[in-house]
Amino acid sequence: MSSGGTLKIWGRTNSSNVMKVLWCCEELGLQFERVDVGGAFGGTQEPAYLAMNPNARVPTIEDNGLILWESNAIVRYLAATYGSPGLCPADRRQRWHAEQWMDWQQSTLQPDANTLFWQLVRTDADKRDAVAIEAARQGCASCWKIVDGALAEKLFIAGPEFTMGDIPLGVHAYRWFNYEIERPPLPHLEAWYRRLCERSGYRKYVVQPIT
Ligand SMILES: N[C@@H](CCC(=O)N[C@@H](CS)C(=O)NCC(=O)O)C(=O)O
Repeated sequence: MSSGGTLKIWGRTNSSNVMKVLWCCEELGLQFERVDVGGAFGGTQEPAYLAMNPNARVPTIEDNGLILWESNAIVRYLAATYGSPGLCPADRRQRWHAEQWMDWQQSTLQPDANTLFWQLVRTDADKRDAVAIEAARQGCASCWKIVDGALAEKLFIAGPEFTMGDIPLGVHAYRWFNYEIERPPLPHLEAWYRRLCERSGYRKYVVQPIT
């Protein structure tokens, strides 16, 4: 599917927040042009980039004159604009449960997930803070237990179908299941993660070495 103009995405592919957007585009069959920005690529402090995104963060998109940042807002925008009633469900319960889990990912899961990522991936082994890692591991385990409970009687986070609500959680689930850490058995979460692994967009953009 084409967005009408050319959808442009600024962001490096190893960023969890950029992954959400790329995976969403694949789910929608949306074509886009992507520019490597952020991390080792730099570019986020350039005046032209800051004029679009004063946070100096990735991702940022431009679509038909609309400039947008915040990964979950971008996923919501793409799903509502190009995916309705699929990724952005028409059903009231599914729609708002999808929204709820997207907010929850940013507000509740993200802080501990961020600590785990920075400690386990971006910090040399001899400089890691074992206490911070254990606290964040326990915090994430408690969060994933909540998701496991929510998935006990449904295939996806907002209901029987895959929706935009699965995208932010799914990106972080990949990391959770691929760090070398102790994880409590959470069978519904594991079954959902295996279902995500069957999706081409997940395999293409999320399943990759964590860097
Ligand atoms: N809340 C923002 C966070 C964006 C963010 O922190 N992005 C990180 C990458 S995951 C970033 O830009 N890091 C600096 C960089 O890549 O230069 C979102 O969800 O889009």
